[in-house]
Amino acid sequence: MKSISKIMAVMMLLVSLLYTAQIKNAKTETVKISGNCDMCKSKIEKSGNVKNVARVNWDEASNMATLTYDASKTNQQEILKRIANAGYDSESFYAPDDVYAKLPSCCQYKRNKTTTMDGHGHDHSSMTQESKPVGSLLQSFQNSYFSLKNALVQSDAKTASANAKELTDAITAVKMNELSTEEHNVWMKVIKSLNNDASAIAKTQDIKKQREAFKALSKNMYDLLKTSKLSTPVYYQYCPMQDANWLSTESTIKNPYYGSQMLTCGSIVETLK
Ligand SMILES: [Cu+2]
Repeated sequence: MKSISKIMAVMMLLVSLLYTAQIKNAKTETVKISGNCDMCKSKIEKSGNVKNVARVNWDEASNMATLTYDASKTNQQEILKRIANAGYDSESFYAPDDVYAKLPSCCQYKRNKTTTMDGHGHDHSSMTQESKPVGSLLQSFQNSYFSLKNALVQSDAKTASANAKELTDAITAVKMNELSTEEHNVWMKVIKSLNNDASAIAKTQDIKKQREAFKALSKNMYDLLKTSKLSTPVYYQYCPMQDANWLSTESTIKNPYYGSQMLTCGSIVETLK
């Protein structure tokens, strides 16, 4: 076993040597490129890389990129220009506004550039960004969850489906760059399954299926709200019969897993504030 891992290590070394060996007259520089996540990383690197000529390695935590390129064939400016055209600002080039606007919401990093918002859509983020209290970004997202929970308490599958649809819309509307680092980390972890569960609830009018999907959804919602500063307390409640939790803005137990049959079954396990 030991020799195998040695061979592996040697092979890895060879591969990495080959990689840099392919770039002749190699020059290495470090530059700052704005971005948020894994998706950003792959787009930054893909747009910057040119086989045997330029290689980009971007670090998510520091936003620093290592550029290795053949100085006889290209330069830093050319690489950064390609990256800007893919939507990512650097100190030398700003991404075109329309390209930036088309990035997925999770990739819309906070720009240093002062953007001119001349559209008159529903985007008032540029006006309120600074004054908004922490936590309110997720407000409509939270509200959709609580509406959904209330619909399940009422055993109203039709409303639950509509509310779950609102929740998926609210997920899309959340601007990742306005979340705190901690919120963003949890968000990236839970958002895919949270979105899947919400979509599943939206798609069906079968209350049993809706309640089943609501279990995991509530757990993810809890993970998310735990990291947020909340304007009003949120109660994390538990149903022993279903071994499942849910969140509520009221301390009174109204069980979403049974509706009227076992409405008051359950207890508060944690109060988030
Ligand atoms: Cu992203």
